[in-house]
Amino acid sequence: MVLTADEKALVSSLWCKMNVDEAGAEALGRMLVVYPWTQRFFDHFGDLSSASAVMGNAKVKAHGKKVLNSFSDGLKHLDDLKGTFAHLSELHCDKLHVDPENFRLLGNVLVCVMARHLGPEFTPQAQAAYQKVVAGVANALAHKYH
Ligand code: HEG
Repeated sequence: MVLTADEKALVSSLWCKMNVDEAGAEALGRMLVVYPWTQRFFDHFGDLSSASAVMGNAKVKAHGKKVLNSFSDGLKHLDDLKGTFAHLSELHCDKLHVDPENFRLLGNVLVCVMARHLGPEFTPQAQAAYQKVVAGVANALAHKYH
């Protein structure tokens, strides 16, 4: 994944305006609602029976926070996403058995969540930069799959 210097600046300046814990909860919750088949990985999370149950589920919120904080750490290493996420890629493949297509779904939902929070500040240029980032993270997380 190659970002220009301008895109990198845009990515970090907008990320500062996000509440990572809240956006993580919202992104994971919305993924589970919009793409309900992704719920199969979270059958131990309790009640996911409706959109409001998912969005109010404390385990979903806590896990979304964990996932997006990990994503946030990755933003500090945009030139080495594969190295940064190598261990998590192995974990998702070998232990969690998460189909890597799901990383792309979550990335796209995250972009929607950002648009909702940032409003007009999330310009088409900013969105394009973030689409590269979420694709880069998804590729890095899929890299160790075999
Ligand atoms: Mg994953 C655990 C990061 C997407 C399913 N995920 C984790 C953990 C991290 C993480 C840091 C904790 C690992 C540990 O316990 O050591 N996940 C992470 C990132 C992204 C991602 C950075 C994408 C940006 N995860 C993701 C997606 C799914 C998924 C899309 C499924 C649709 N993750 C998953 C599951 C667990 C983790 C089932 C274990 C949850 C648990 O039982 O606690």
